Amino acid sequence: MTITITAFERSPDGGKGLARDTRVRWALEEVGQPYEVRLVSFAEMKKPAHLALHPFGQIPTYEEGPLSLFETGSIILHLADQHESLLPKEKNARARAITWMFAALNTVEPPILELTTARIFESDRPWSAERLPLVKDRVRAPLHKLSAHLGADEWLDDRFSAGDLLMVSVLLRLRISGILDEYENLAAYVARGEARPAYRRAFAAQYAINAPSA
Ligand code: GTB
Repeated sequence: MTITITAFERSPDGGKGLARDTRVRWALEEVGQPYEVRLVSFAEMKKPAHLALHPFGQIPTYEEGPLSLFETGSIILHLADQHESLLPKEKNARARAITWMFAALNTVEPPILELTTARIFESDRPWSAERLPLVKDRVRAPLHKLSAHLGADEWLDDRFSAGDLLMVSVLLRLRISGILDEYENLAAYVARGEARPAYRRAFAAQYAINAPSA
């Protein structure tokens, strides 16, 4: 069955792969599933045809025959559920990998989103410079613990899983702030994720659409 996802007609990041369709593309590449992409403009995302797929008027969405999904975490869980390469079959290892998916999206990513908001949308406010260090420390708090947990290991559990896919995707958003490089093992972990052939294919596919010269 054909799988179709949606992505920005042109991502504001100019091809850095930070929009969430890259996470879905990466998962599809990891499991070797061909897919099609429907590009949508900001205006189209708020129109009824897209709202029928995504109640919040965002990307990415996922269509597979009669099934349509939104929320990146849910889309990746749906794919991983059918592919051992993203979720181990063994019950407890599977539950742990899913736990890391939630940890990436619910614990590590929220302060990173707050930092993005502070840097992009609040930089002109009189209190911005005073607040920014506090926001950065909130980003660091879970990273200290994550770094201690990972130690010198390659992945968060015994092998690469959808938990790593999401954790790497969340962490790489931090590169521009310099905070990722404060944690040598996390920076190396992100680099390992980005070196995977599936990630490289996903990145290249979105870059072809979003690169400044494209
Ligand atoms: N919880 C949802 C999920 O995980 O799928 C969040 C989806 C979401 O935030 N989608 C964003 C969107 O559609 C794109 S990914 N925004 C348009 C809108 O809300 O109107 C977030 C994003 C956007 C741009 C960059 N960037 O340019 O660097 C990075 C990340």
